Amino acid sequence: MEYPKFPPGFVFGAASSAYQIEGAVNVDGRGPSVWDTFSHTKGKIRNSDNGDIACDHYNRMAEDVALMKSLGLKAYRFSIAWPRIYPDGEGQVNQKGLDFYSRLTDLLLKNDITPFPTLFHWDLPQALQTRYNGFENRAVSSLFADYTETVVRALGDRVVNWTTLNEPFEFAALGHFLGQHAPGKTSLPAYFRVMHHLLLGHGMAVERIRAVAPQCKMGIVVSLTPIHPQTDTDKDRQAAMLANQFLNHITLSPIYKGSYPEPLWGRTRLLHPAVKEGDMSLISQPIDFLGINNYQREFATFRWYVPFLQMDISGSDIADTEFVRDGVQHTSMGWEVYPQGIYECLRLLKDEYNNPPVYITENGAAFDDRPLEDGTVNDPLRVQFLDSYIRKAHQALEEGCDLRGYFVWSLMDNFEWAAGYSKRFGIVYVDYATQKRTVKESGRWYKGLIHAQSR
Ligand code: GCO
Repeated sequence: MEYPKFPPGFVFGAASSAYQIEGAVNVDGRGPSVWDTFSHTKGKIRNSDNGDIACDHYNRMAEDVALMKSLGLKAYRFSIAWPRIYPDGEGQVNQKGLDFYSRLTDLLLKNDITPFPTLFHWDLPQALQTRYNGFENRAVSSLFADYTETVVRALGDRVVNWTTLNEPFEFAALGHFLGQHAPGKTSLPAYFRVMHHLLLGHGMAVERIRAVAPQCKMGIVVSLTPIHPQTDTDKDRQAAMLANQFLNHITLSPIYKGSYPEPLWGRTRLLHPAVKEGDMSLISQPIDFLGINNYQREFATFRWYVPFLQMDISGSDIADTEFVRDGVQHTSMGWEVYPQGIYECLRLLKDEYNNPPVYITENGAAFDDRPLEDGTVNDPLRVQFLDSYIRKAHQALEEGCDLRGYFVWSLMDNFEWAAGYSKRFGIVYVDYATQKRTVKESGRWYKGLIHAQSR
């Protein structure tokens, strides 16, 4: 089939994050992050994997930029590791850490690839977790702004587009309520404290950058997962409304409306941190664009016994491998392939949030890719996934959604958090024993899509 044609200037890129690909955790002054601690804690990560080596990107950066160039990428979304810049989280700056990202920036620009850095992709310096209890403490919000200012002063002459946080909801919920991610806490009040202080840190960082680097464009990356009622009953519809507030509007509403979503916020007020005078106006100051990460949809069911929320969310129980259920393809994460979901996310922003400029900063799928005898890696399920989601995004764009670009998750197979290296999301296969990169069929397909835009 013909590739869909996007408007001139639409950006196609690929995404990654520091802890998931860099390795070199004890090199050039980098300090430990909460993910170093968590991944070295017995029983937390599948197969006892950790990010010590990962894709060895820190040492192979030039090779990987050449790979991006060969794929025809127009932009590259990566994250900057706070513990490389401030090994102790604050105080003394590590110049070698800044130098790495400066070299990466120069190499990307030399290859006509626009850098799209995220400042926080979950690898909080362990020292801040130990000293302040991490983002449960408002003090870390302003330390995040200090770190942001240091990095933007160093790179802001060459990097225009910045995102402050990656998925504040996931870091807060998976790391502080469900205990599945670093730092591994299981406290609902801790979740609400971290949620608010992350958004506060975002606001403080944006305000700082507006002052020191007015030429820079600022955004934030949030996950958006449409939640549908499990059954078409009033109770499940009510559960879905609350679940959408809990997962999606908990970030969108403060950022764009300056208030947390009701009735969710009112129902949980006993669990909240102090929301001080000025916090919400800081969080909701104007940004230049929004990044959204969408993979699947989930389902909500009424559960009378769930405190405060009376609902349960299902749909993303991790699987051993991909499968088809009721005729619907699921990925090896157990996630339903639901292209309509990315359309629903984009329409939600247009219809309920005044159509802000948006990048799809993550979309992709994990399938159990295996090289053939001749070393090639065919991944038709991922090609189908990308084609179907990108066509749905194109439909939303044609209906007036202000979609500016698309970043596939991920450039290469990498450390998939609690699933370790057992899940492969890359359009490039990584043989972790040899660190050999092999472009998959989906990588060749994606290169064709990008090339078709210039025809
Ligand atoms: C996220 C993170 C990525 C994940 C990807 C697949 O969205 O959870 O940004 O780091 O690896 O989404 O789960």
